[in-house]
Amino acid sequence: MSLVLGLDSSTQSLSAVILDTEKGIVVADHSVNFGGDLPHYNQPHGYDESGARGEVHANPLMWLEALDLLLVRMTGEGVDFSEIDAVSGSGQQHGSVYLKSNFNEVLAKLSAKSDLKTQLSDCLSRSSSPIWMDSSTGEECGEIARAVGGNEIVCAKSGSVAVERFTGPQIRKFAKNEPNNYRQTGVIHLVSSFFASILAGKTVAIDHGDGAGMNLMNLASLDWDQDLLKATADGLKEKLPPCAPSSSKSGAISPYFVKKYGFSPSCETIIWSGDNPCSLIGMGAASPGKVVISLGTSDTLFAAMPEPKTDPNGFGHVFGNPAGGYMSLICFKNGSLAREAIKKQYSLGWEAFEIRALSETPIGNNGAMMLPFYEPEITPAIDTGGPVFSEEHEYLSGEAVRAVLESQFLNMRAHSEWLGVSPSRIYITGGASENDGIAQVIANVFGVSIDRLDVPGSATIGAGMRAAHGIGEDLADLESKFSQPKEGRTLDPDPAACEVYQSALPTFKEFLAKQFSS
Ligand code: XUL
Repeated sequence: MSLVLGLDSSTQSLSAVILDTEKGIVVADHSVNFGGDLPHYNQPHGYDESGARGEVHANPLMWLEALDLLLVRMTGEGVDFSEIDAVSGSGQQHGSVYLKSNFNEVLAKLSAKSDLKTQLSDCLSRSSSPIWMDSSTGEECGEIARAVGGNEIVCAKSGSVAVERFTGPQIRKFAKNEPNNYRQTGVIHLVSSFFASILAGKTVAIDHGDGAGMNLMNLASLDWDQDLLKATADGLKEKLPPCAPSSSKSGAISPYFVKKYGFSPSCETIIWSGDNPCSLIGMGAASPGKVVISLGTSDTLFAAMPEPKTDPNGFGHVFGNPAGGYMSLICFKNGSLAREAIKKQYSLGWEAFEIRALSETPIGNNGAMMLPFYEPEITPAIDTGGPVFSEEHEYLSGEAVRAVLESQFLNMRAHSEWLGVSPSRIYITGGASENDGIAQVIANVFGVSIDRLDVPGSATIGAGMRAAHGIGEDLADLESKFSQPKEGRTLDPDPAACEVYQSALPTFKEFLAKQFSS
């Protein structure tokens, strides 16, 4: 039994939890917000979207500064890192970091007298990192698909059709547009493997969970796919770390962290995974049977899968399950982006947004719906931003709140039917999941009971559980301690409301199809 550190580098923040796996408790919970704590990067939400044609990038130096700041803060609040037995982490998926071939050498010599950002800034061969919100690689997706014989083949090999935010198309765009910088690149990391390498003091592997979000890994062999590599960019194989199972150890923590923050020289590092695969672990959903909805900057729906099954419409994905096997993942980009847009437009507080507005309006909203895609959407793939309302009159605030929530979850239900699973309950996580109004809409739209877990941030907890699993602890035991539903917080569906949504579903699909085809 041990003390483990779980980190999560998400879109907007870097968070940490320390788990005491013997007592089954979270003993520390800290966070650095990129926009609020590091305003000098001028990326208030953790990214810069001023780029052309859907480019969304973040500054990797901001992530490094956040790591030092988080550890300084935790030390200041009395955390004793010498007791930590193992560390692992979770990263926003698909984002990539481009490093020169001196990266390993610099990592091996990091001085505790300076900081990460200062010492590693010269290693970047690209000053910014495209992240998952980037939708600028439509052309490259087409080129990759054509080169391997069509999107059906890309999907059969990698678990997803060629997707704009995925790392392969992003790498292709970089290699085409900045050939000199691409040539200078010695290694390309995901956000997850970049942080894992910093902690280990050397380049470490990309895990099967996050690696599957690149359009480069072959799901059957769990290794880089020769055809996809070739279709993506010249000499790519040499620039990628190896693929490895998510529970792989990557050696003792780098001396930088021992000297600077007092970690034990025997603290083990375990390779990182993506935030959704880590959340699967944190929610106790590593074995098939549980369906999870995570309400964050993006909303996601995911579940462990016994066998890989791909989405015939091309929107959903198959990733590696960090516990072995596979998981499905469907990402809805306009999650809190859309909820926040309505909240801002009608100047509502969260309470008014979530509870009052719902109690003021009838279930089904008298048929008033919306396509709540403020930014280009991922599921379904719509490349222009801007909401569309089904009714011509201007929506009052309550009507708009109900329209955004009901439409988001009808859209989620419509686009998860291909999974062919009928769960008896759905587990929800993420900031908005705490709200009973929103949770009740989900219960009614899906017609199943909703549970919430008794843990903060399922990706961060999942990262901590993966650290413990990596040093030999039993996953089922960890789940029984950290992934239990919060008592008294189950919400059951209301049969009358379920009927309303059952008949609203085809109407929503028609509304969407009409907009889509016009
Ligand atoms: C998943 C995806 C997002 C990011 C957000 O495919 O793009 O959920 O992982 O962190």
